[in-house]
Amino acid sequence: MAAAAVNGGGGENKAAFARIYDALKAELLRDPAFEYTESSRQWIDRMLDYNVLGGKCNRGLSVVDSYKLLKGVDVLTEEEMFLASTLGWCIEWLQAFFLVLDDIMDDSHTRRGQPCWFRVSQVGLIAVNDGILLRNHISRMLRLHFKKKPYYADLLDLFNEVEFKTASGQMLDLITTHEGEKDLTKYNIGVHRRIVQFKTAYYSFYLPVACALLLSGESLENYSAVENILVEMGTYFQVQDDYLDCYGDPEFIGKIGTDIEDYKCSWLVVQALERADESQKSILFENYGKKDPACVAKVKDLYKELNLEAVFHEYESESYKKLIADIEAQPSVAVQKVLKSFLHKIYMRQK
Ligand code: GPP
Ligand code: MG
Ligand code: MG
Repeated sequence: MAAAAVNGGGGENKAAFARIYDALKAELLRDPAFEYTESSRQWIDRMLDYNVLGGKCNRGLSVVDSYKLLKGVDVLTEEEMFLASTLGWCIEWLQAFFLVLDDIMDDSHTRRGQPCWFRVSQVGLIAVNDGILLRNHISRMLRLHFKKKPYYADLLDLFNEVEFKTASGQMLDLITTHEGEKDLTKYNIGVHRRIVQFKTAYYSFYLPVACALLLSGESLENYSAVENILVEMGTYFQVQDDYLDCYGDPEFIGKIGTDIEDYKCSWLVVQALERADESQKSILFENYGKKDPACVAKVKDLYKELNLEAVFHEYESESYKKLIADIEAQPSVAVQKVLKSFLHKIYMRQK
C-alpha cells in the first residue's frame, strides 16, 4: 500500500524506500515505551498514512540519492539503504509535522488533494497533538536505529537546529502576513529572503544533504559552504514557486495560485514595489490582498506593465550561473555531483 503511495516514476529506489515506511510504522506501533491499545494503534496508523504519505517524497528520496553520490556507488547494501531511507523518512515525518500545524495556522482547507487533517471528522484540534507526536516519532526512529552510531548526537543536533530555523521562519511568515495589519510597506526583498530561507530552505534543501553527509561519516563543520549553496538553492526554488503561483499552469503546479488574494510576501510583489512609480504603487496598495477577481486582475496587469516575467527570467539565469560557479568551486567532485543533481531537479521546472 505504501509503495503505491510514493508517487511518480523512478522505479526500484522508490519501491524500496516505500517498503521501509511500512517497517518504520510497524516499529512505532509496537514501541515498548507506550503500550498501545487497539484504538490508539489504529489512530496513529491512520494518522501516519494520512499525513506522511501522499507527497512526492522528494526530500526523503534525496537522502538516498545524495548518499549514493557521496559514496560513488549505484547500489547500496541493504543496511545502507535502510539507514539512508530511515533518515529520508524522518524528513518526511518532519514535513508532515510542519504541514499538519501550518494548515491549522493558515486555516487551510486542502492539502495534497485531500482535506487538511484537522478538518477530518473526529480530528479537529487533536491534530495539534498529532503534530507533536509526528515530531516525537522522529526522535523515536533516530534512537532506535542510530543510538549506537558515532554521529547520533550530530543527527539529533541537526534535526533540532533545522526545526528551530523552520519554526522561526514560520513565525516571520505569520507576523508579516498578519490579518488586520496588512501593510505593504513592510514587504521588501530582505524580508522575503529571510522568510523563505528559514521557513523552507533549511529543511527542504540543506537537511537531506546534511543527513547524507553525516551518514557518510563527514563532519558538518567542514561543510558550511555547502550549507550556503543549498540555502541559496532553496531560496531560488521558492522564488520560482512564487513566480509559478501567478504564471504557472495550474495543471502543472497542482493548485490555483492565491498569493495575490492572500496578501503573501511574494517575490513578485516585492519586485513590483521596487519598480513601481507612485501611481502604480497606489494601484498595488488598493488591490493587493483582496479576494475580488477584478482586484487580482489589476495587480496582474500591473505585473505585466512592469515586465515581471522578464525580471524573473533574468533572475533565474543569473542565479543559475552563480550557483554553478559556487558548486564548481567545491573541492570534492562527489559533493559537486550531489549539488548539481539537486540543482537540475529544480532549475527551470516547466510551467
Ligand atoms: C508551509 O508554508 C509551512 C512550512 C513549510 C513550515 C511550517 C512550520 C511550522 C513550524 C509549523 P506555506 O503555508 O507558505 O505553504 P502551503 O501553501 O504549502 O501551506
Ligand atoms: Mg500554509
Ligand atoms: Mg503557512
